[in-house]
Amino acid sequence: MGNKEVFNKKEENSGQPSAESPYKLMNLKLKPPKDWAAGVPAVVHSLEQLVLNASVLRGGRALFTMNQFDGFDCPSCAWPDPDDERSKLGEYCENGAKALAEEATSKKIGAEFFKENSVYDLAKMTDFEISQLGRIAEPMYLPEGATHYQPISWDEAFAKISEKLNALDSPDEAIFYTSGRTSNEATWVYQLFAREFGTNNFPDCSNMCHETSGYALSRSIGIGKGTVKLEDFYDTDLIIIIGQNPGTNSPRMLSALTKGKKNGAKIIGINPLPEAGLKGFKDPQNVRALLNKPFELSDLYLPVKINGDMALLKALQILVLEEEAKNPGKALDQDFIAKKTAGFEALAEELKRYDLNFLSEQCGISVESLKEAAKMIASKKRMIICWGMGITQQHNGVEMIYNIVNLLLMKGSIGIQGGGACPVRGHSNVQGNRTLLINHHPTKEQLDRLEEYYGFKVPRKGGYDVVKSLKAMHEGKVKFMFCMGGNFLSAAPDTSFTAEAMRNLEMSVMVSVKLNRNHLIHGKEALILPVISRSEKDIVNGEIQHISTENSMGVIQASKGILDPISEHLINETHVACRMAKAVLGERSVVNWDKFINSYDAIRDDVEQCISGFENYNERVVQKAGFYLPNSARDGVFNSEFHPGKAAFNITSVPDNSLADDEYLMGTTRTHDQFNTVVYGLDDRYRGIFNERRVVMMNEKDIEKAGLKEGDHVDLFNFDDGIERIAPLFIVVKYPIPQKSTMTYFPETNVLVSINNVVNGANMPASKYVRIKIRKHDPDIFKKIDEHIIAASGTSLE
Ligand SMILES: Nc1nc2c(c(=O)[nH]1)N[C@H]1C(S)=C(S)[C@@H](COP(=O)(O)OP(=O)(O)OC[C@H]3O[C@@H](n4cnc5c(=O)[nH]c(N)nc54)[C@H](O)[C@@H]3O)O[C@H]1N2
Ligand SMILES: Nc1nc2c(c(=O)[nH]1)N[C@H]1C(S)=C(S)[C@@H](COP(=O)(O)OP(=O)(O)OC[C@H]3O[C@@H](n4cnc5c(=O)[nH]c(N)nc54)[C@H](O)[C@@H]3O)O[C@H]1N2
Ligand code: SF4
Ligand SMILES: [Mo]
Repeated sequence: MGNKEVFNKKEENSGQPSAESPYKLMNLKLKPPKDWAAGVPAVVHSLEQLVLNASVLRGGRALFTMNQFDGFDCPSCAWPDPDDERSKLGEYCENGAKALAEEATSKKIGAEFFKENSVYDLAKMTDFEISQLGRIAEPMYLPEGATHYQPISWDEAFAKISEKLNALDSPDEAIFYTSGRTSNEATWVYQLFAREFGTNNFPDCSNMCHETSGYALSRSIGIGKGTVKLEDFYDTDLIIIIGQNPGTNSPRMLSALTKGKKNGAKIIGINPLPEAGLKGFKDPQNVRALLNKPFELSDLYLPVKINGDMALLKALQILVLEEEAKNPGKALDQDFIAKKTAGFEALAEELKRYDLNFLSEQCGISVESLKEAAKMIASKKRMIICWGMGITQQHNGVEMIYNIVNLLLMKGSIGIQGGGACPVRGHSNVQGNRTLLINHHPTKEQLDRLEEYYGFKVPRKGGYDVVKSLKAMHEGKVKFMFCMGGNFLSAAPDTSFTAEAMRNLEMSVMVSVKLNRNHLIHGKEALILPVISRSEKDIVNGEIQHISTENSMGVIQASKGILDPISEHLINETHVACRMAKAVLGERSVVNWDKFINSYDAIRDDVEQCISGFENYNERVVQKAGFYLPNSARDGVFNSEFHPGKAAFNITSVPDNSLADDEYLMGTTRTHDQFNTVVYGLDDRYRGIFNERRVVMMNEKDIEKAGLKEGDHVDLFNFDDGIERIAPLFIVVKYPIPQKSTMTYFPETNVLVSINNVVNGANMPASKYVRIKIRKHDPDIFKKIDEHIIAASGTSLE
């Protein structure tokens, strides 16, 4: 495949830094996809990462306290830790170790580095290269029109923020983004400040992640969260994993699956890709298991077409109803349906409209396999259904989750031990952020409580989510953006549109630990505010503080860093929010910010007063394994939108997924070597794709039909809303994926996701439902991209 390097010239022509990782091909190597995950290579890789990235002492010492009772919470995913025992060998996985290595690195960049490297030059680096630079060591400021970031003191930085915010015509011209790593304590003061300032503009990473789940679950069962506990996996009859890749994205889930399976559970995997983590597992914490054959996980794997899940879920419901007709009282929980639900008869009637063969064709799964799955469901009582981005990032994701809930309700599987709904959350504290009011549409009761407790007038108007923020930024309605973590530019869809939106801002402020592309695509003025990370000591008045987070199953746990901060200039996120509040609101504020600066206990006391479920927060958070938040559905109490006191069955329709001959559906997924937009490495080991990210996975027959062959260079296009979007220079990889379905990696293909391609109801980008065309690579394509960019930015070629 050669070592071809193609840099686009658009920066030189338009004078703007590149909003995308440069179009540079590496040296692709392919191996057959793996059929098991997390064995010896996993352990070797975690150690390799720590040695390469951090001094062994700094990272290695930390690794052993990660996820321990007295240690810090893994900064990577939101999978829960066991309640009872924690292994002294370490309670982490390969990807947890990589996440730690990423933030515990001993490399750092500061004033000197930014003096030597202009923003424009930094943007010529790939996302992978940017990730390797190390931690940001001091606050940096980019004045309007400047080419280089320069150091700034914290006080001056807050003064600049204050000047901009106080000059806005309305508080709603500012937005406050959150990525899901921020602690509960920092979250509370952050949202409190923005609300006292006067806005509910809280776009956050859940608007690209599990908003769909929250939306669908709150309307169908009355709580926008999952209903299972970790122990439920250990003693259940059936686990269905749909649109989620546990081997890479929540690796310790494999231990829970293994334990469940050893206790008799069956597993069904539903995914266009035969993910290694759905098939087999070798426990990296168990030396004997490592040497043995992998433990087989899935009893049945259904290679669904992209977005075929709706047809598949409907077919399963029909077949379960048929089983019930054959053996009354065996497949359904009639008692539960009668007492706890509404809408069952209407659903059963509606399902009669569908022909099984039609559904089978729509989802790409044979009637025989559908029957096999339905038999497993019909004969089991306790069922857990897990899902991830393969479902939530579909235009009809809300409706798909309604169908997941339909299945669970038919079986009476919610609110019982060993059964329930399990949206597997992403960022380590994204769920905590939402619980503590990072929410653009809080309820009236939540706002009333804030107002009553603090005594300032809270804004009542609903705020912007991610997609609405982008549109408002584009239209000039938003002038100031503050990001508590994350990489909004690269995480958001429609990269060119998003970049234009960013550039429209008067000021962008990024609270970060490492450099990312969003620091390079910025508002007229920009600030980078570097903070201490989860694994570092958060010292207030000479004492190391603990913070707290909420995991995917609603457990609130304390977390205490153990490493020395990488630089003396760093402060913590809680102080960033409080000091910003003091600078911006000054005498206007009725909140005692100094009290919060001096005591996290004081913050937790306030949370306890304002949010239910946090009674005795300070005492309970330091208990071994923390405490569970109440969960009505888990307790069998339901409250759906239109049927108070009941859970609701919902009726939905099967979408028309017909495609032209040269059209395909594309999903955008993660490799094994990245955390969202942070690229740790260039391999996707389990899928057998090495040293390259610009690949498009295609079915062998599609490759042939399109007159292509494996290894060909192609360009990818999307034409939604009559706009030509181009992702140039990808390599065709033959992959076991259903025909007409294709898969690429995010964020490289975010440029193809139209800002208008959203999940109905939840308004999230539908990043796993993108209509694309694939054409042989045209070397002149870069000229065309330049023209698009120049037209959009209004810069001339001269
Ligand atoms: N190491 C690591 N861990 C992470 C992250 C990371 O980037 N790296 N990110 C974190 C975050 S924020 C999140 S939200 C989670 C994300 O974790 P996941 O939800 O697992 O996210 P993805 O990898 O985007 O995609 C999940 C799966 O959806 C499948 N899929 C695509 N289209 C369809 C479809 O139409 N139907 C079905 N049934 N499946 C489909 C893909 O093949 C893939 O296996 O992971 C978290 N954990
Ligand atoms: N096409 C496509 N797009 C997607 C997705 C997809 O599957 N496909 N997935 C979506 C999903 S699920 C999500 S959650 C979003 C992710 O969106 P984001 O949360 O915005 O992105 P991340 O890449 O997780 O953010 C990485 C940055 O966070 C900063 N950071 C890391 N740790 C800390 C910390 O402790 N404090 C602070 N202040 N900063 C820190 C670092 O500077 C790092 O560069 O992307 C979404 N975008
Ligand atoms: S499963 Fe998730 S939270 Fe647990 S160690 Fe691995 S990456 Fe960290
Ligand atoms: Mo996410």
